[in-house]
Amino acid sequence: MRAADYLPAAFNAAEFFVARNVAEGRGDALAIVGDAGTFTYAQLDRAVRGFSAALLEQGVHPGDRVVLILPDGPAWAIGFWGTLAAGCVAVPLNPGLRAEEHAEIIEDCGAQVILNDAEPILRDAEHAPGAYARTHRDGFAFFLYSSGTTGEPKGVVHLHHDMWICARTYGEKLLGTSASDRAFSVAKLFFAYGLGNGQYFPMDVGASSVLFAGRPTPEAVFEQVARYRPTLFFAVPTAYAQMLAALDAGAKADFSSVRMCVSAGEALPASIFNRWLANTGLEICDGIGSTEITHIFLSNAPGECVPGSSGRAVPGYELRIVDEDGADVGADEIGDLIVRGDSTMALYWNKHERTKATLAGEWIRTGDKYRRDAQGVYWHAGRSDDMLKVSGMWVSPVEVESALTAHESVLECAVIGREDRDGLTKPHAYVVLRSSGEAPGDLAGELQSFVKEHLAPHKYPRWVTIVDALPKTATGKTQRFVLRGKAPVEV
Ligand code: 3UK
Repeated sequence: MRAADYLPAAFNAAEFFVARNVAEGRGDALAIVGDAGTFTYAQLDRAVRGFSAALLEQGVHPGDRVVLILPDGPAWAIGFWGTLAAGCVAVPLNPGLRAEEHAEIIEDCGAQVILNDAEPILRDAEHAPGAYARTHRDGFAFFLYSSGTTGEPKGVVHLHHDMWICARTYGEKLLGTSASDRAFSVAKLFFAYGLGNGQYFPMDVGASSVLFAGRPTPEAVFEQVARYRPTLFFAVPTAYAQMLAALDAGAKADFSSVRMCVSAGEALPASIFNRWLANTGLEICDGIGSTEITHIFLSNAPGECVPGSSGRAVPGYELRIVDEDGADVGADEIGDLIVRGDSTMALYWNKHERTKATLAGEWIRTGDKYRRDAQGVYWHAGRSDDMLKVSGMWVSPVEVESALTAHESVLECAVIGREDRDGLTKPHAYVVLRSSGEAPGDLAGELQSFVKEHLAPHKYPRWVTIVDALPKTATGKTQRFVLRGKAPVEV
């Protein structure tokens, strides 16, 4: 489906997802609930228009980038929608990144404003309200930063119509959202996954969203679910695995309010699907989305889940699995997944060559290997690059290798993905030491701490194996695939 066939040229996503609810008589319905405050649609609309007027009054111009570094909560929503309402471009970042990582992205997007404090946003929200800027449906609305193959950030540029497409496809057809729904996303709003789950899917229909600022430990999640009783529950596979471990250890949870559980970010192992079903009576609908396509384009449907698979194409998206020549492969053959849908990014900001390598007309290369079985069900078969998904977040093996190589004891190393006991991928490092002979005491532990000091916590190698040499090609390239074939080592 194409936005140009349905939306007028003048289209502001903030006006659609916020103000329209008031115009259609849902002003008194709750938009946001949570520990940090409750907002009806009328209150949110007022705050968004106040914030956007304050922004413009401070000399910010339409098209300017506004970086958002905030925990989930009402101020996040006001900052994001207020930025779009002003005709500016929102750039939400993970507050957990290091200062240098924030600085790199702020520099790359050329931010004019940085919002990293909730208090002034809530104050600006009380400014005399402005009107929604007359943006184009194809105008820049928000950038989401995603990790590249060497760990460098890539700004994924999205347009005002993209969230509307996701709402008409995955939101309407798979989630079946309605005004009586309440969403709770364990994945935070700065992820493309969390942004849809916790903002534009509920707001598309005047439903409410539970916003939670804290660290989503199983206990905290169970408490939020008990307190706010969501109907739609979203998490990544690692979070489901952690919640199952907590339930096994005797924790109590009440998911009786939930009608649908969703997983995305990395493949959901069938074992987790089955254990969750046994514990809560609920299926988990696994679907694959990407920052580039905005949200989920291939998914299991409620009542029809095939555990371990990614399900079928979301209505509105076309999928092909192709060989190196671009020809469709047959049933059960593995090939590269390419997707056509109108929520696909316009470009990578400042990355013209990467853009051309990823987009081909209306089609985008996902970088994922897939096979489709005779029933038309899609099965994930790994990545075509060496990138890993750990806890739903990217890990570049190259980046972890560089961090390890900076340690004085390390001559060279290779990092691959290895499945843990839950069937979830975690980094495993093979390390060649500078001096041969006995490895000192707990060198593995020291190398793990060393990586943790330099990179985001989810990137450290859960296993470290010291080896005499790495497998190499004749031209000296490390053969990660040889290491992937080795038997797992428990350390
Ligand atoms: C992998 C999956 C198997 C796959 C995302 C839902 O994860 C999201 O976006 P990212 O840009 O990563 C995209 C890549 O992650 N992946 C995601 N989900 C699955 N692999 N099964 C899955 N269910 O390699 C994909 O190309 O971080 C997820 C909604 C919006 C998103 N941006």
